Parts: sequence; C-alpha cells; structure tokens
Amino acid sequence: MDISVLQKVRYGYTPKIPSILEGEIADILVEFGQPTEAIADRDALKEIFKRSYGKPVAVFGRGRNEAIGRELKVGVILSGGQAPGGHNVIAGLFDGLKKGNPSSKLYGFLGGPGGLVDNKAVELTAGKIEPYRNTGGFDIIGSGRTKIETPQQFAASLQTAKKLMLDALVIIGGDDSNTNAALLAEYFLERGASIQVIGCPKTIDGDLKNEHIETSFGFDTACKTFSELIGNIQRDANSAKKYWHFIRLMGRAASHIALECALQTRPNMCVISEEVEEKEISLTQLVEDICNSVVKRADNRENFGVILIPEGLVEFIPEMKKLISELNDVMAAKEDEFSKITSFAGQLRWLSRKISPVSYKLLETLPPQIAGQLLLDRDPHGNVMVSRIDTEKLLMGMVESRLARLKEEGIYKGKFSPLGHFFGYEGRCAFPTNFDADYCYSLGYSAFVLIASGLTGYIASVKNLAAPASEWIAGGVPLTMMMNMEQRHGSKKPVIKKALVDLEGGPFKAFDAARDTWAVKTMFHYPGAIQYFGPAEVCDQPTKTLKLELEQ
Ligand code: FBP
Repeated sequence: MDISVLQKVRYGYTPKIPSILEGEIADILVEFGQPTEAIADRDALKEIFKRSYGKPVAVFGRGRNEAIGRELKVGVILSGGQAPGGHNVIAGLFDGLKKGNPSSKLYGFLGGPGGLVDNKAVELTAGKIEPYRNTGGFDIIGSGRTKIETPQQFAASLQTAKKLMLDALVIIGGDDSNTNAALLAEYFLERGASIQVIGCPKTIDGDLKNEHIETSFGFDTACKTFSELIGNIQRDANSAKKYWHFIRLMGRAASHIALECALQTRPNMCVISEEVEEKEISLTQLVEDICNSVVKRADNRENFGVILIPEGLVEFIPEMKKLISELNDVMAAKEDEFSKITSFAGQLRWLSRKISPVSYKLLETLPPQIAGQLLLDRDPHGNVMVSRIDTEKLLMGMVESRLARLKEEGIYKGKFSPLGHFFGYEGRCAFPTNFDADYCYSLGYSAFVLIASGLTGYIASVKNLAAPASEWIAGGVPLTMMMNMEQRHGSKKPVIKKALVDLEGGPFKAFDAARDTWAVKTMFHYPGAIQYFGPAEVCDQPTKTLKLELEQ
C-alpha cells in the first residue's frame, strides 16, 4: 500500500498506558466500591434497569486473576460521529484479548449499530488491525447512527450475538450510544443471555464526562486541530487587517470545543451557549455584544477580528430554544404528516397551525435558509442536526445590519467585511495526538479487562489524565450511574446526561477573566500544528480544559 511517511512512522508508535495495565495480564484484578445511584430519576431508572442498576464502580488493582485467560469471542461497534483514536480502542481491545488468550476472537460490526442488527461482521485479525494503529478515522469497520430501539432491533441484536457465539459486545460511542449499550446490557440479562456489554467514551464534543470519565476521546485531537486552523486564520487576520472571521465550531449542544479553542487561541470573542442560556441572552443582545467589540476595535483602527461560535448556539438562545423544542415535538408526533409536505412554504403553512404564535413569528422572520435548516430531519436520537445550521451566517448578517445603523448614528466609523467558516469534519479524523492514541489504547485494553472479569453494563474509565500515562487509573463505571430521564422524540427516555460547560468551572472562569481584554486588544495565540515527536511538553500535553478541570 502507498502510504504517507507520517502514517508509516505512526504505525510504529507504542501507546503509553497506565502502569497497572503493564506486565502480566493475569495480574490485573478488579476491585469494587459501594453500590451506585443514578444522578436523578432513580425510581424510574431502577424500573427500567431492573437487573443492571446500581452496580459498584470498578478499579483495577494488582492480584491474580486466572479468569482473564478465558477464551472469548467479542464484538465491537464504532457508533456515531468519527473521533480520532477509535482505531486505537480496537487495537487495545484486540491486544488485551490476545494477551489473555491467543485463541480469543474479535469481530467488528460494519457501519455502526446497524451492523449488529443486520449481522454484518468481519473478524478483526492482527493483519487487519496493523495498518490502522495510531491512525484517525473509523474506516476499519465504519460507523453509523442507527439507534437500537424497536423490539425487533433488540431481538435481531441478540440473534446476531448468539449466532456469532459472542461473550461480549463493546460499543464505542457518545452519550446516546452508551445509553444504547446500557439498554442492550439490560435486555441481554432479561433474556437470560450471558452476553456482556461494555461502553467506551467517544465524542469530539467532550460532553460525555463526569467524575469518572474525565474526557471523551477525540476531544483532544479535534480541539488541537481546530486551534491550529483558528491560529492560522488569526495570523492571516492580523496580517491583512481587513476581515472579521466568524468561525463556527462543531460540538453539538455543548460549547466545550469552542471554549477549549478560545483558551488555546485567544480570539476577540467566543460565545458560550451555556452562558447564553443561563443569562437568557436574546439574539438581539448577542448581536449587540459582538457589535461592541467590532466598534471598539474599529476605534483602535483594527477593522478585523475573530469570533468563535459553538455550533449548538441556536438551541440555547431563549426564543430559538422554545421554537426548536416546539418543532421537535410536533415533528416527532406528526412525522408522517410532516414528511409528506415537500415545499418550504407548505411546511410553514402547516406549522402555523401547530406551533405557538410567538415561535411561528420568529420562524417566519428568520432568513429562509436558516428556517429551512431548522426543519431538516432530526437524527435517529431526535436531535436537531446543528452541524447543518449556518449560525455564523445568521450572526454575520445581523451584525452587518446593526453596524450599518450604528454608522448612520455616527457611533461606528469602521469598515466591516465578515467571512464565515465552519470547522468540524476537518478535525474528526485527524491523526490522534499522542494523548488520544495513549488514552484510546488504554480504554480498549481496560474494556477487555472488564469483559474478562465478567462485568456488563459498564463503561471503560481511565482517570487522572493530567498526569503522565503511567499514573493513569483504569477501571469501569456502571452506565446507570450516569443516567437520568429526559424528553426525547416527544416522550421521557432514559439517557446519559450530557455534560455541558460548567459556568463555575475552571475553564470558563479562566476564559471569563481574560475575555474583556481579548475583545478589544489583539492578543492572539498561534498554537501551530499537533506534534507527534519531540519533548513531552510539546507532544503529550492534555487540553487546557482537562488541566483546569482537574486542578480545581
Ligand atoms: P457524536 O456525538 O456521535 O460523537 O458526533 C459528534 C459530531 O461530530 C457533532 O459534533 C456534530 O454535530 C455531529 O457529529 C455531526 O454529525 P454527522 O457526522 O452525522 O454529520
């Protein structure tokens, strides 16, 4: 195969792992804490997860574990959006399996959870895995967003697992996919099937975290990739001094990516959706805030700048949030009816009778392109696909109009030339940083230890991530511990709670302390490209978010 030099060299990278995972695999024992509780809605969750609710947290320690040498058949699924490091989770899982017993087998389901339902699997051998070690992407087996939810899908999943005689299934995914993992674990127990289910925390969005899951994998690489690009744009802006760049960043509902990139690059502004919601900042007020920075910088003859916008912002602006929530409910309840209306005008007419007058008025006044994007299909988990909404263009247009008025009033004397960007797919399949390569391999290896120790309904957990890898703490967390009940597709469902930006947390506070200065002065940082070879302080640093959160 003709491959790039970096790819070839990265094949040879040996991921750093926690010292507990080094050495003889049969010397890793699982130690248990106290039974756990869900974060909320405990009675409802106990009812749904009758057999898997409330298990204790598991931490790996030293001790003889003969069961680890059992011959096992394990299936693995990559679920949802790509995140750098997925291949290393599979490599770590495979290496653990083979260390435990060379006759054990690993099967990869093709195209995400749909591969389990439709029984599309391939055996993952050493030869198949080798060219994917330390590489980005999920292309080894592909990914998908199928949600296993109907009784038929659950039954088909069980049938597949039985046909392949699987002992366990590993689901590598975000909050929704790990919720699915918990439901499958419960379903298998209920049917008396001894197939264990283990999750792994994946998503560049960084919103699958709690005290045991310090970060989801892929966040590190994606943020560093975006930060390099933002830094490059800032350098261009500071050179040409003629454009205002509005950069929308992936991350779905949470603003973790935008916040981390802001800490890395010091733009003039970074909107944090969670703050917009908390302070009930309207669209008009947000536009006013942006204009303030533009006007002040123009007074200093700096008619350029950079603004970061989290892609989920529209769902947090109070009036937009209400509109989207009403659209979600009505589109879920009357899906068949709505899907038959083909024209935008027809959709608007239909909605005029279904949503509140206030929300309808807002929908009508939005630029048609944005309104149309709000009406696109939801994903299989009922979420608006925020990556398809051009929020940066909405803001650019509104800021431009407001500045024109401020100019007429003699308040603004500058020249405003906005440029829009969206960074998302650029970062989801980058070569994993050393951090993600190490973290993912450790997660996969830990998933194997959890399986070999007979656990189900757990997510692999590797903690103490701001320390060198040798000091990381590996184990597993019961999935029900991270759950609550939420409104989805028009009804209450058990879900893993998304971790949004904590306005009392270290990362936001660090940003808050500096942002007024950044809004006016040019204080840009240029982080440059991710480095894979060189001193640890250049190559192995975790994100600023992780450091600030763990320092608290
Ligand atoms: P996951 O939550 O599945 O990890 O996906 C993350 C993400 O990259 C979001 O940031 C983004 O909104 C979404 O996927 C885009 O989805 P798609 O890949 O279907 O376009």
